[in-house]
Amino acid sequence: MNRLIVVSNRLPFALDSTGEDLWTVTPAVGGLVSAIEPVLRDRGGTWIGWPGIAGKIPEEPFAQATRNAGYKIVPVALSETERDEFYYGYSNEVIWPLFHDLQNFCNFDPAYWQAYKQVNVRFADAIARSARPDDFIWVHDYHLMYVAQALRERGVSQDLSRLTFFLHIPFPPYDIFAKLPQQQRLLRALLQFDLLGFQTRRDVRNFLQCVRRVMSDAKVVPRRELQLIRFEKREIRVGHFPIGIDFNSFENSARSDAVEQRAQRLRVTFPGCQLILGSDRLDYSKGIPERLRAFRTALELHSELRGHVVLIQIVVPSRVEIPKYHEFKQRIDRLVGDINGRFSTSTWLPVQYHFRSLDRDDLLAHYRGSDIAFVTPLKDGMNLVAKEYCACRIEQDGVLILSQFAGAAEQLKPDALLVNPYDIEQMADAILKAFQMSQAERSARMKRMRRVVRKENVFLWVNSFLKAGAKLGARAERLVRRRQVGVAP
Ligand code: GDG
Repeated sequence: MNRLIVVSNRLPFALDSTGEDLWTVTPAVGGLVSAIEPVLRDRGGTWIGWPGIAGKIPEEPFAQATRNAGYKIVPVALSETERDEFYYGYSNEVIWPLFHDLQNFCNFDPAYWQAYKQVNVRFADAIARSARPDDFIWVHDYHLMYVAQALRERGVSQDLSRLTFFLHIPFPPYDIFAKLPQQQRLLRALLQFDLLGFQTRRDVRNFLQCVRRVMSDAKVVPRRELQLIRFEKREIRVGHFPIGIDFNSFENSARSDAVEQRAQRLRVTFPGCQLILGSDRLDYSKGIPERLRAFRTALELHSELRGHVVLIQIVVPSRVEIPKYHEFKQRIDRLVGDINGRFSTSTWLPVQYHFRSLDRDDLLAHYRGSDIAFVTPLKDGMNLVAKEYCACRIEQDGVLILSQFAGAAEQLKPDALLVNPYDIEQMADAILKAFQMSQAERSARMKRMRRVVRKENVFLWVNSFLKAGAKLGARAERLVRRRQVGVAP
């Protein structure tokens, strides 16, 4: 088995300074880390990424944080300017909004692209120093789309085709992508990978459409499973690999006494009410204001809901350094104030709003204790909240209202109530429909969704991606061997 080199913008933990020479280490939680770490320990390998602090990386705290990982961890340092222009700038003020179809949120500052390339070259240097020719290199996400190009420019990995990439966010359709000043340079850079993985069929379709329209010298050859692109005498494979969650871990934790008690406490706090849950990072792509407006419309139009539903909206602080995010929070605050001001009574507050991150047990208690999950991103690569909600519904009930533009809709569409997050009235109707849905229907739908989420879990995701990459590697090895003995490929 080939060693695995995982490359992502963030390492699986964050270092933070709490004062002079005082450091905290916060491990990243989530399925991705728990699915990848065992593979790294088993095959041997390295995780390359940024530890989350600008400037010099403190040696001793870093050594301490990585000592017992069971695999090698290589940090990439970013200066403050690089963090601002590469991370906050190109990644989060250009690619993130554009790829979520929100072009009006983009700031196409030309300096950002230079910083993006420069930092991607730094990541490529770290890979070149760590990797051997037969390693499997797996680069993650939109911050690092230029890494393969930078590696090829250094002459690395020319022979063996295991330079792979997975995009966690959506890939936009051509009409949106065409707005990007660097459209051609970015596609050329992506085509330097050997395997490109996307979340959904929709993203693969959009990507191939962009390649066809922008890269006249690339040839797209449709295939049944992995699509094929021929470009500059190379073959690139493209496929969809919907990310999943660690289903058993969510289900088991949801069964625990601690979670059960907290869920119970949550329910008795709101007697006679169905609880509707929204939980998202503070991000304009998650559709939080639209959701609040839909809830307000539902209360206006359907008086039977008043006093009988509560919307619990958790907003996890994120990227607050970017001005747009700050303004966005104020918009949410105002909407919550408006709804509560208009509809609350002496015994009922319609929106319970938390601007903080809940701890894991508390989050799971909210999943367990809520009758309806209201997951309405304007666009989302996948959306794990929808899947986590299903995994925690151990009594096999609960209704999922889900945006048709979340990647998860491709897998859950027959049984979730699908909505267009821009259609406020349709979402308001979906709230009423969920509220009135019979127990039998809730249970039938939830059972089927749980089956999908259980089966298509994060371990299957890692395995299918690695398997697809390994096939390319095996083929490339055969080609190299044939070339060495002078047989025509
Ligand atoms: C990107 C893509 C894709 C939520 N509230 C709390 C909390 N959460 C956790 C959830 C979930 C995670 O945050 C959010 O994951 P999402 O998938 O919904 O969204 P992104 O962060 O935008 O992730 C996305 C994903 O990558 C994976 O490929 O699905 O489309 O945008 O895991 O559990 N966690 C804690 N407290 C909370 O209150 N601790």
